Amino acid sequence: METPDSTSDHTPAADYDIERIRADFPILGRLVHGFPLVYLDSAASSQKPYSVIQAVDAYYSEIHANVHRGAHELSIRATEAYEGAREVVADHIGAAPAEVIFVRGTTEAINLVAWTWGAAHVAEGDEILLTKMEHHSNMVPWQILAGRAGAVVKYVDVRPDGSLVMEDYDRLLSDRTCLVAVTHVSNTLGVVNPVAEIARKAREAGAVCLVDGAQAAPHMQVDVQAIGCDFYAFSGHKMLAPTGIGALWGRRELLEHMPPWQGGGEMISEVRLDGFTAAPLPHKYEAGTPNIAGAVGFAEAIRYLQRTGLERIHAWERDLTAYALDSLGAVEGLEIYGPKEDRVGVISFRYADIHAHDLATILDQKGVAIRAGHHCNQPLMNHLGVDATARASLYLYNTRSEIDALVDALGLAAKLFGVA
Ligand code: C6P
Repeated sequence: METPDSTSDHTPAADYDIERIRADFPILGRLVHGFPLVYLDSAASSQKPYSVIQAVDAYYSEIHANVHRGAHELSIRATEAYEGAREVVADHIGAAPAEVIFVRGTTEAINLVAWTWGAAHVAEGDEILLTKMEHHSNMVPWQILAGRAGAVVKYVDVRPDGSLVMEDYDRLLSDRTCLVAVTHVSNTLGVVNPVAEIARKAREAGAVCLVDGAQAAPHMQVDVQAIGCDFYAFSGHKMLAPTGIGALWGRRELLEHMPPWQGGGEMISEVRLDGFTAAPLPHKYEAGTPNIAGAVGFAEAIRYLQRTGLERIHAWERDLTAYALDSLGAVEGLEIYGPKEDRVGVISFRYADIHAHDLATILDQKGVAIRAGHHCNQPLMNHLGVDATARASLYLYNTRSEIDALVDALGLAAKLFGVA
């Protein structure tokens, strides 16, 4: 990772117009407790640019109606907008639209796989292989499934630097493994996992591989074919889109043969008194009226990321992350979790004896928004020997001056808690 050599907002991504980008996000102009907002909680949920807000507004102002139902103009336009959004999402990750299921977010995507593919394929004695760094959303659905099916859940270990113990993966993967589910990027450690290697080895062992992309898709170009996994789950709200919309990508041959999940309207071709015939992909897995406006906003968010350029965003964030790691690393008594390399700007830390919740509350008084807690990573917290961490997470609109504001606010916490 390159190390920044100054405290200005100039970085190697010289053509990255940070002021213009910041001006696209109305919320970044507000004050919090009288201070300019320093939003360092994008891993929990990102802020939204005008173009996304306006796309949702225009959808409701001009074309809203229910989809796939009416023959009238608005319903046709709404259906075009919804299915057009699916094409944008699919194209963005190198997939076919029929393989992209709109869901509420990563959590729902993983539950869908657990309750459909899992219910049909996981049997007593089978093994489900996870890692100790999984978010609860990529752990609890598999624990529930294993409990119902009589399967066993095993966990790949995590090194002190936050990387996966790949030898452990090789050791635990066997012909009993039916599923490997792994996060692409850890929401606590920021580490980027070698998901293509993990997927390849899973395939060689005859196992299906699901990748939790919640923290990866916002920051990097995801190509599901290059990763070689079978399912990829991600949330719109962490990548500039509205809340309540996300996507599950699945390999067509798996999606075709899985049983439907929720029953209802939209997911059927025909219903008889003695049963039903499921709709073709992708509608088979989308029962009920979907989040049409959310899908429209999701597509606009992806267009915004594409216009800005994920490569350039990545370069900006890489530089900012290096700056943040250096700046926080220089604070005496502050311990950072996670690796120095192969990571994104999700930075967990503890500061002296100050509890993470106290730290977040004090920082908030200065307008600095960070997250504190277990981050839905309780087994990882236990593994690290802590109950909570403070977490600053960076995104395309953050600056070095905001990192400086974070460090300044830590100074206030130090004073209040008498940290020497
Ligand atoms: N993490 C955070 O870290 P949903 O809530 O369904 O959009 O995403 C769930 C989820 C799944 N996997 C990973 C790796 C995640 O980071 C998250 C969400 C948030 O602050 C909320 S706990």
